[in-house]
Amino acid sequence: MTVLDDRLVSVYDEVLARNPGEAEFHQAVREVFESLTPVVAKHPEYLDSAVIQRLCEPERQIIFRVPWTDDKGQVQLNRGFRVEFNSALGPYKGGLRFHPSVYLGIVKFLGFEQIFKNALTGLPIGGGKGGSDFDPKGRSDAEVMRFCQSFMTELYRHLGEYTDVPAGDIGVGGREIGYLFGQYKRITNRYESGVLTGKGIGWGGSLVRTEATGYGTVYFVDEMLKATGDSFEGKKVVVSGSGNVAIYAVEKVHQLGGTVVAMSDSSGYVVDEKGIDLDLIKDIKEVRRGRIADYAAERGATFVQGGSIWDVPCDIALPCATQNELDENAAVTLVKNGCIIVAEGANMPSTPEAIRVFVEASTLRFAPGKAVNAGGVATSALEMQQNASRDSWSFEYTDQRLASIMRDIHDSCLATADEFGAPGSYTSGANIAGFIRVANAMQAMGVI
Ligand code: NDP
Ligand code: 2IT
Repeated sequence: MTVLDDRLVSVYDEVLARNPGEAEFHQAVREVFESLTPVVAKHPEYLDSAVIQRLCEPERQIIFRVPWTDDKGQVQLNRGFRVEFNSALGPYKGGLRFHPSVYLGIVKFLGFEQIFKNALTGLPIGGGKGGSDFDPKGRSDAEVMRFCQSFMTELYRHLGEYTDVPAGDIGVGGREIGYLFGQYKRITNRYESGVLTGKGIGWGGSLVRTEATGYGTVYFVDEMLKATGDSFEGKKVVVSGSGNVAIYAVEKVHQLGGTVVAMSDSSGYVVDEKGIDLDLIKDIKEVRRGRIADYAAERGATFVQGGSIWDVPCDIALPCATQNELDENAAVTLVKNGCIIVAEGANMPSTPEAIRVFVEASTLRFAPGKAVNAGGVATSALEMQQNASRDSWSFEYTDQRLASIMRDIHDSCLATADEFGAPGSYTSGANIAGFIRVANAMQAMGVI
């Protein structure tokens, strides 16, 4: 592990002691702290005023019971979470995740990352995250609706367009946001469009929000390529996952002249050297809610059950599924196979050991999720702007805004990395630039 400044070590130890059993949260904090040594050397006041310690403590954490009735009439029970982490820059903003693995440590890691990601966008949004251990797989629309209604029946009292604005994440897409918004509207008797983002286009949603995380990821990589006079033209790309982020990353790679040769879900991966047929993937995943194995069967492509998608040779790797999906062995394989860029579409998909392999490899550049996938939440903030002005923008205009935000994030990562003695490190640049914006706002507001 990278050596931390002594005072940061004691703050980190305090975080471990105050938050036992939350491995993913510890990992996310450690990753940020590893970038902060040159910052506290220049600005010890961030430690003296305990702004770093305060940043690691959520402003508010809500945990609640979510009872609902399944199609057989049986009562089911889940746990709901919302961690309102930091509101120095704006209302809490961040997605909701519905997945059986969700517990407080996952929600806190995501909420913590969200603070810095949202700061990097330059838009007025604080950081938060929520979700439930509810598993939508195999559930009917009616069951998902009843679950969402019960979830919102508690959560609504904590939300508001100036307070806390959730959106989607794993297991939460347009269908769920619709049910959640409907219940919020019923309970509050307010048509408060800006309380959720990722809404449908006909009722307050923004064009480009569906595509934004995947497109933004690829815009970011395009900037990385341009920085060395390169482009996507002719590049072989592997994208893990086959959900919202993965699908629209593939779409943009293909538009820019690259070829995606493999995608995955939690059961395995497909390899299609001709290039992934995105219409078929969209039909299987967005319409039929099927499995990636169906793609292989219908297209005559190869399906590998289990296994590691990172064994597939590529020039560019985009992990777009989930946390810790890319480990040290996978990283070594990617480097050995000549991969030149790894950019995280998902949140914290690379393990710390994998990141060390990337940092040590002179032939590969690595960029972290909080910079690369910030296009999703940035476009959510654009949806909030449209809602606030009761306006809606064209696809082209919104897409241009997204592309220019991603360019700014890319450039500010590199400029900040230079300034703090870590030239070329997108990780240091992203962590430091995000941290400084939030920390300065907190300092200005007194002991909050
Ligand atoms: P989706 O639910 O649409 O898709 C998730 C994909 O990842 C599915 O293919 C799923 O496979 C796979 N996956 C999920 N969990 C696991 C697991 N434990 N092991 C293997 N595969 C898994 O989610 P999104 O595309 O929205 O999110 C993907 C990632 O991007 C997450 O890390 C999320 O936090 C991050 N992100 C999302 C944003 C957004 O706007 N949606 C914005 C920024 C980041 P299966 O169906 O088999 O579970
Ligand atoms: O991780 C993320 O940035 C998201 N899931 C999107 C959050 C948002 O509020 O759009």
